[in-house]
Amino acid sequence: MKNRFGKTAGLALACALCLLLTGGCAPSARPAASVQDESQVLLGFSQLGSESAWRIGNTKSVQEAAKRAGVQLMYENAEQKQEKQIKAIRSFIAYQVDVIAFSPIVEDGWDNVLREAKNAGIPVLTTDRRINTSDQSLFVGFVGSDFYEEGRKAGRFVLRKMADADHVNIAEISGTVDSTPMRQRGAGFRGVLEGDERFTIIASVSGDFLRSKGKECMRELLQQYGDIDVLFSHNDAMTLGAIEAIEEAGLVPGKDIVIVTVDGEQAAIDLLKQGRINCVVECTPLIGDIIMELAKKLAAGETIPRDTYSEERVFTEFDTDLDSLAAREY
Ligand code: GZL
Repeated sequence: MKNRFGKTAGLALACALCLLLTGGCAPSARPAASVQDESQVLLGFSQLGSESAWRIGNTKSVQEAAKRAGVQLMYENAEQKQEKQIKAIRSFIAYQVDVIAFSPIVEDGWDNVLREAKNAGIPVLTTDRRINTSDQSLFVGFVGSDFYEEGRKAGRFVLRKMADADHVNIAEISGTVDSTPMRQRGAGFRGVLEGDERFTIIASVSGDFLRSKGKECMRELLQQYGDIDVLFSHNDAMTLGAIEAIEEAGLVPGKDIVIVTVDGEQAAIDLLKQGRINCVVECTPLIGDIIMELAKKLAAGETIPRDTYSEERVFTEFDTDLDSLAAREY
Protein backbone atom coordinates (compact mmCIF):
# COMPACT_ATOMS: atom_id res chain seq x y z
CA MET A 1 0.00 0.00 0.00
CA LYS A 2 1.20 3.50 -0.73
CA ASN A 3 2.52 5.66 2.13
CA ARG A 4 -0.54 7.71 2.90
CA PHE A 5 1.04 10.20 5.30
CA GLY A 6 1.40 12.49 2.35
CA LYS A 7 -2.21 11.74 1.68
CA THR A 8 -3.68 14.80 3.31
CA ALA A 9 -2.10 17.07 0.75
CA GLY A 10 -2.87 14.47 -1.90
CA LEU A 11 -6.45 14.36 -0.68
CA ALA A 12 -6.87 18.11 -1.06
CA LEU A 13 -5.30 18.00 -4.51
CA ALA A 14 -7.34 14.95 -5.51
CA CYS A 15 -10.58 16.51 -4.33
CA ALA A 16 -9.82 19.63 -6.33
CA LEU A 17 -8.87 17.55 -9.37
CA CYS A 18 -11.91 15.36 -9.00
CA LEU A 19 -14.21 18.36 -8.71
CA LEU A 20 -12.55 19.72 -11.84
CA LEU A 21 -12.63 16.45 -13.78
CA THR A 22 -16.04 15.19 -12.78
CA GLY A 23 -17.94 18.43 -12.63
CA GLY A 24 -18.22 18.54 -8.90
CA CYS A 25 -19.25 15.00 -8.01
CA ALA A 26 -16.40 13.68 -5.91
CA PRO A 27 -16.63 9.92 -5.45
CA SER A 28 -19.32 9.42 -2.86
CA ALA A 29 -17.23 6.79 -1.13
CA ARG A 30 -14.09 8.91 -0.90
CA PRO A 31 -12.76 8.39 2.62
CA ALA A 32 -11.86 11.51 4.62
CA ALA A 33 -8.16 11.52 5.48
CA SER A 34 -8.96 11.06 9.14
CA VAL A 35 -10.76 7.74 8.62
CA GLN A 36 -8.14 6.24 6.31
CA ASP A 37 -6.57 3.12 7.68
CA GLU A 38 -3.06 3.01 6.23
CA SER A 39 -3.05 -0.79 6.22
CA GLN A 40 -6.20 -1.06 4.10
CA VAL A 41 -6.04 -1.51 0.36
CA LEU A 42 -7.70 1.40 -1.42
CA LEU A 43 -9.48 0.20 -4.57
CA GLY A 44 -10.95 2.58 -7.13
CA PHE A 45 -13.85 0.86 -8.92
CA SER A 46 -15.58 2.34 -11.95
CA GLN A 47 -18.92 0.65 -12.61
CA LEU A 48 -20.43 1.27 -16.05
CA GLY A 49 -24.03 1.86 -15.00
CA SER A 50 -27.25 0.35 -13.63
CA GLU A 51 -28.86 -0.94 -16.85
CA SER A 52 -30.00 -4.35 -15.65
CA ALA A 53 -30.62 -6.55 -12.62
CA TRP A 54 -27.36 -8.21 -13.57
CA ARG A 55 -25.47 -4.90 -13.22
CA ILE A 56 -27.18 -4.04 -9.95
CA GLY A 57 -26.29 -7.51 -8.65
CA ASN A 58 -22.70 -7.00 -9.78
CA THR A 59 -22.43 -3.66 -7.96
CA LYS A 60 -23.88 -5.18 -4.78
CA SER A 61 -21.43 -8.08 -5.02
CA VAL A 62 -18.46 -5.71 -5.32
CA GLN A 63 -19.57 -3.42 -2.49
CA GLU A 64 -20.36 -6.24 -0.07
CA ALA A 65 -17.18 -8.11 -0.92
CA ALA A 66 -15.11 -4.97 -0.21
CA LYS A 67 -16.61 -4.81 3.28
CA ARG A 68 -15.90 -8.51 3.88
CA ALA A 69 -12.34 -8.15 2.62
CA GLY A 70 -11.57 -4.95 4.56
CA VAL A 71 -10.86 -3.15 1.28
CA GLN A 72 -11.56 0.57 1.18
CA LEU A 73 -13.69 1.09 -1.94
CA MET A 74 -13.95 4.26 -3.96
CA TYR A 75 -17.00 3.52 -6.14
CA GLU A 76 -18.11 5.53 -9.16
CA ASN A 77 -21.16 4.77 -11.34
CA ALA A 78 -20.66 6.07 -14.89
CA GLU A 79 -24.36 5.85 -15.79
CA GLN A 80 -23.66 4.20 -19.17
CA LYS A 81 -21.17 6.87 -20.28
CA GLN A 82 -17.59 5.96 -21.22
CA GLU A 83 -16.43 9.53 -20.63
CA LYS A 84 -17.61 9.28 -17.03
CA GLN A 85 -15.61 6.08 -16.57
CA ILE A 86 -12.53 7.83 -17.92
CA LYS A 87 -13.05 10.77 -15.53
CA ALA A 88 -13.50 8.37 -12.61
CA ILE A 89 -10.27 6.55 -13.46
CA ARG A 90 -8.48 9.91 -13.60
CA SER A 91 -9.82 10.80 -10.17
CA PHE A 92 -8.61 7.45 -8.81
CA ILE A 93 -5.15 8.22 -10.22
CA ALA A 94 -5.19 11.68 -8.63
CA TYR A 95 -6.12 10.08 -5.33
CA GLN A 96 -3.29 7.57 -5.75
CA VAL A 97 -5.40 4.50 -5.05
CA ASP A 98 -3.54 1.21 -4.73
CA VAL A 99 -5.47 -0.56 -7.49
CA ILE A 100 -8.02 0.41 -10.15
CA ALA A 101 -10.72 -2.00 -11.31
CA PHE A 102 -13.35 -1.21 -13.91
CA SER A 103 -16.00 -2.78 -16.12
CA PRO A 104 -15.42 -1.11 -19.51
CA ILE A 105 -18.74 -0.28 -21.14
CA VAL A 106 -17.18 -0.72 -24.60
CA GLU A 107 -13.90 -2.30 -25.69
CA ASP A 108 -12.25 0.66 -27.41
CA GLY A 109 -10.93 4.07 -26.31
CA TRP A 110 -9.08 3.30 -23.06
CA ASP A 111 -5.40 3.56 -24.01
CA ASN A 112 -4.78 7.16 -22.93
CA VAL A 113 -6.28 6.96 -19.46
CA LEU A 114 -4.80 3.53 -18.79
CA ARG A 115 -1.38 4.83 -19.83
CA GLU A 116 -1.83 7.57 -17.20
CA ALA A 117 -2.58 4.87 -14.61
CA LYS A 118 0.45 2.86 -15.71
CA ASN A 119 2.67 5.94 -15.48
CA ALA A 120 1.31 6.54 -11.98
CA GLY A 121 2.31 2.98 -11.04
CA ILE A 122 -1.31 1.90 -10.38
CA PRO A 123 -2.23 -1.62 -11.59
CA VAL A 124 -5.51 -1.89 -13.49
CA LEU A 125 -7.84 -4.92 -13.36
CA THR A 126 -10.59 -5.22 -15.96
CA THR A 127 -13.74 -6.81 -14.55
CA ASP A 128 -16.76 -8.30 -16.34
CA ARG A 129 -15.89 -6.82 -19.73
CA ARG A 130 -12.66 -6.48 -21.69
CA ILE A 131 -10.77 -3.75 -23.52
CA ASN A 132 -9.33 -3.79 -27.01
CA THR A 133 -5.77 -2.42 -26.99
CA SER A 134 -2.48 -2.94 -28.81
CA ASP A 135 -0.61 -2.40 -25.54
CA GLN A 136 -1.40 -5.36 -23.29
CA SER A 137 0.75 -3.84 -20.51
CA LEU A 138 -2.00 -1.27 -19.86
CA PHE A 139 -3.88 -3.71 -17.65
CA VAL A 140 -2.67 -6.57 -15.48
CA GLY A 141 -5.60 -8.98 -15.74
CA PHE A 142 -9.27 -9.77 -16.44
CA VAL A 143 -11.86 -11.38 -14.20
CA GLY A 144 -15.29 -12.32 -15.51
CA SER A 145 -17.10 -14.61 -17.93
CA ASP A 146 -16.15 -16.45 -21.09
CA PHE A 147 -18.70 -14.78 -23.36
CA TYR A 148 -17.72 -16.89 -26.37
CA GLU A 149 -18.69 -19.98 -24.37
CA GLU A 150 -21.95 -18.36 -23.31
CA GLY A 151 -22.77 -17.82 -26.99
CA ARG A 152 -21.79 -21.40 -27.80
CA LYS A 153 -24.06 -22.71 -25.03
CA ALA A 154 -26.94 -20.75 -26.55
CA GLY A 155 -26.15 -22.15 -29.99
CA ARG A 156 -25.89 -25.72 -28.76
CA PHE A 157 -29.33 -25.42 -27.14
CA VAL A 158 -30.82 -24.19 -30.44
CA LEU A 159 -29.23 -27.13 -32.29
CA ARG A 160 -30.81 -29.55 -29.80
CA LYS A 161 -34.21 -27.84 -29.56
CA MET A 162 -34.61 -27.45 -33.34
CA ALA A 163 -33.04 -30.79 -34.32
CA ASP A 164 -36.12 -31.85 -36.31
CA ALA A 165 -36.77 -28.51 -38.03
CA ASP A 166 -36.11 -28.17 -41.77
CA HIS A 167 -35.47 -24.45 -41.55
CA VAL A 168 -35.06 -22.10 -38.57
CA ASN A 169 -35.33 -18.29 -38.72
CA ILE A 170 -33.43 -16.68 -35.83
CA ALA A 171 -33.77 -13.10 -34.61
CA GLU A 172 -31.02 -11.73 -32.38
CA ILE A 173 -31.37 -8.86 -29.93
CA SER A 174 -27.79 -8.04 -29.03
CA GLY A 175 -26.28 -6.06 -26.16
CA THR A 176 -24.46 -2.72 -26.13
CA VAL A 177 -22.73 -2.27 -29.48
CA ASP A 178 -18.95 -2.89 -29.33
CA SER A 179 -19.11 -4.27 -25.79
CA THR A 180 -17.32 -7.55 -25.09
CA PRO A 181 -20.47 -9.56 -24.29
CA MET A 182 -22.18 -8.32 -27.45
CA ARG A 183 -19.22 -9.16 -29.69
CA GLN A 184 -18.31 -12.49 -28.12
CA ARG A 185 -21.80 -13.91 -27.37
CA GLY A 186 -22.72 -13.20 -30.97
CA ALA A 187 -19.53 -14.82 -32.28
CA GLY A 188 -19.86 -17.89 -30.07
CA PHE A 189 -23.50 -18.38 -31.09
CA ARG A 190 -22.72 -18.05 -34.81
CA GLY A 191 -19.73 -20.37 -34.53
CA VAL A 192 -21.92 -23.24 -33.38
CA LEU A 193 -24.54 -22.81 -36.12
CA GLU A 194 -22.32 -21.95 -39.06
CA GLY A 195 -22.23 -24.57 -41.77
CA ASP A 196 -25.72 -25.80 -40.93
CA GLU A 197 -27.83 -24.43 -43.80
CA ARG A 198 -31.05 -24.93 -41.82
CA PHE A 199 -30.30 -21.95 -39.57
CA THR A 200 -30.63 -18.35 -40.76
CA ILE A 201 -30.10 -15.29 -38.58
CA ILE A 202 -32.67 -13.10 -40.33
CA ALA A 203 -32.02 -10.01 -38.21
CA SER A 204 -29.73 -8.70 -35.48
CA VAL A 205 -30.54 -5.48 -33.65
CA SER A 206 -29.05 -3.94 -30.48
CA GLY A 207 -31.24 -3.48 -27.43
CA ASP A 208 -28.31 -2.03 -25.41
CA PHE A 209 -29.00 -4.51 -22.59
CA LEU A 210 -32.10 -2.48 -21.66
CA ARG A 211 -35.59 -3.93 -21.04
CA SER A 212 -37.32 -0.99 -22.74
CA LYS A 213 -35.19 -1.31 -25.86
CA GLY A 214 -35.64 -5.06 -25.91
CA LYS A 215 -39.39 -4.51 -26.13
CA GLU A 216 -39.03 -1.90 -28.89
CA CYS A 217 -36.69 -4.17 -30.87
CA MET A 218 -39.02 -7.15 -30.61
CA ARG A 219 -42.05 -5.09 -31.66
CA GLU A 220 -40.19 -3.95 -34.78
CA LEU A 221 -38.87 -7.45 -35.53
CA LEU A 222 -42.38 -8.89 -35.34
CA GLN A 223 -43.71 -6.16 -37.64
CA GLN A 224 -40.85 -6.76 -40.10
CA TYR A 225 -40.64 -10.58 -39.97
CA GLY A 226 -43.75 -12.69 -39.63
CA ASP A 227 -41.83 -15.96 -39.29
CA ILE A 228 -39.40 -15.79 -36.38
CA ASP A 229 -38.78 -19.27 -34.95
CA VAL A 230 -36.09 -18.45 -32.37
CA LEU A 231 -35.11 -15.33 -30.42
CA PHE A 232 -31.53 -15.16 -29.14
CA SER A 233 -31.38 -12.27 -26.67
CA HIS A 234 -28.05 -11.23 -25.13
CA ASN A 235 -29.50 -10.52 -21.68
CA ASP A 236 -32.53 -11.22 -19.54
CA ALA A 237 -33.53 -7.56 -19.23
CA MET A 238 -34.03 -7.29 -22.99
CA THR A 239 -35.73 -10.69 -23.02
CA LEU A 240 -38.30 -9.55 -20.45
CA GLY A 241 -39.10 -6.61 -22.71
CA ALA A 242 -39.21 -8.81 -25.80
CA ILE A 243 -41.66 -11.20 -24.12
CA GLU A 244 -44.02 -8.29 -23.47
CA ALA A 245 -43.95 -7.48 -27.21
CA ILE A 246 -44.43 -11.14 -28.17
CA GLU A 247 -47.50 -11.43 -25.95
CA GLU A 248 -48.87 -8.07 -27.19
CA ALA A 249 -48.69 -9.57 -30.69
CA GLY A 250 -50.86 -12.47 -29.53
CA LEU A 251 -48.03 -15.00 -29.67
CA VAL A 252 -46.97 -17.42 -26.94
CA PRO A 253 -43.34 -16.99 -25.81
CA GLY A 254 -41.52 -20.32 -25.46
CA LYS A 255 -43.98 -21.97 -27.84
CA ASP A 256 -44.58 -19.80 -30.95
CA ILE A 257 -41.10 -18.37 -30.57
CA VAL A 258 -38.31 -20.34 -28.85
CA ILE A 259 -36.46 -17.99 -26.49
CA VAL A 260 -32.79 -18.25 -25.51
CA THR A 261 -31.45 -15.65 -23.08
CA VAL A 262 -28.28 -14.92 -21.08
CA ASP A 263 -27.67 -13.84 -17.47
CA GLY A 264 -29.75 -16.08 -15.22
CA GLU A 265 -31.73 -13.45 -13.31
CA GLN A 266 -34.45 -14.80 -11.02
CA ALA A 267 -37.12 -13.40 -13.32
CA ALA A 268 -35.74 -15.38 -16.27
CA ILE A 269 -35.51 -18.60 -14.27
CA ASP A 270 -39.12 -18.15 -13.18
CA LEU A 271 -40.20 -17.77 -16.83
CA LEU A 272 -38.14 -20.85 -17.75
CA LYS A 273 -40.06 -22.84 -15.14
CA GLN A 274 -43.32 -21.54 -16.69
CA GLY A 275 -42.22 -22.59 -20.18
CA ARG A 276 -42.16 -19.01 -21.48
CA ILE A 277 -38.38 -19.10 -21.89
CA ASN A 278 -36.65 -22.22 -23.21
CA CYS A 279 -33.01 -21.71 -22.24
CA VAL A 280 -31.19 -19.44 -19.76
CA VAL A 281 -27.40 -19.28 -20.10
CA GLU A 282 -25.89 -18.23 -16.78
CA CYS A 283 -23.58 -15.22 -16.63
CA THR A 284 -22.77 -14.58 -12.99
CA PRO A 285 -22.39 -11.01 -11.69
CA LEU A 286 -21.24 -12.34 -8.32
CA ILE A 287 -17.52 -11.71 -8.80
CA GLY A 288 -16.96 -9.27 -5.93
CA ASP A 289 -14.98 -11.66 -3.76
CA ILE A 290 -12.56 -12.66 -6.51
CA ILE A 291 -12.08 -9.00 -7.45
CA MET A 292 -11.09 -8.21 -3.86
CA GLU A 293 -8.76 -11.23 -3.69
CA LEU A 294 -6.99 -10.12 -6.86
CA ALA A 295 -6.89 -6.45 -5.79
CA LYS A 296 -5.24 -7.35 -2.48
CA LYS A 297 -2.64 -9.45 -4.31
CA LEU A 298 -1.89 -6.57 -6.68
CA ALA A 299 -1.63 -4.09 -3.80
CA ALA A 300 0.88 -6.44 -2.14
CA GLY A 301 2.95 -6.45 -5.33
CA GLU A 302 2.04 -10.03 -6.23
CA THR A 303 1.30 -11.19 -9.76
CA ILE A 304 -2.15 -12.50 -10.73
CA PRO A 305 -3.40 -14.71 -13.59
CA ARG A 306 -3.95 -12.84 -16.85
CA ASP A 307 -7.51 -14.22 -17.05
CA THR A 308 -9.73 -15.45 -14.21
CA TYR A 309 -13.01 -16.96 -15.43
CA SER A 310 -16.26 -17.55 -13.55
CA GLU A 311 -17.81 -21.02 -13.39
CA GLU A 312 -21.19 -20.83 -15.14
CA ARG A 313 -24.10 -23.15 -15.94
CA VAL A 314 -26.88 -23.32 -18.49
CA PHE A 315 -30.52 -23.96 -17.55
CA THR A 316 -32.93 -25.38 -20.14
CA GLU A 317 -36.43 -26.78 -20.54
CA PHE A 318 -34.83 -30.23 -20.68
CA ASP A 319 -33.62 -29.96 -17.05
CA THR A 320 -35.60 -32.00 -14.55
CA ASP A 321 -34.42 -30.17 -11.40
CA LEU A 322 -35.48 -26.59 -12.08
CA ASP A 323 -37.77 -26.51 -9.05
CA SER A 324 -34.86 -27.35 -6.76
CA LEU A 325 -32.76 -24.40 -7.97
CA ALA A 326 -31.65 -22.07 -5.15
CA ALA A 327 -32.99 -18.51 -5.24
CA ARG A 328 -30.92 -16.35 -7.56
CA GLU A 329 -29.03 -13.42 -5.98
CA TYR A 330 -29.87 -11.06 -8.85
C1 GZL B 1 -22.08 -9.48 -18.88
C2 GZL B 1 -22.49 -8.07 -18.57
C3 GZL B 1 -23.76 -7.74 -19.27
C4 GZL B 1 -24.94 -8.55 -18.80
C5 GZL B 1 -26.02 -7.56 -18.93
O1 GZL B 1 -20.95 -9.80 -18.16
O2 GZL B 1 -21.48 -7.17 -18.99
O3 GZL B 1 -24.05 -6.38 -19.00
O4 GZL B 1 -25.15 -9.70 -19.57
C6 GZL B 1 -25.35 -6.32 -18.39
O5 GZL B 1 -27.20 -7.84 -18.22
O6 GZL B 1 -26.04 -5.21 -18.72
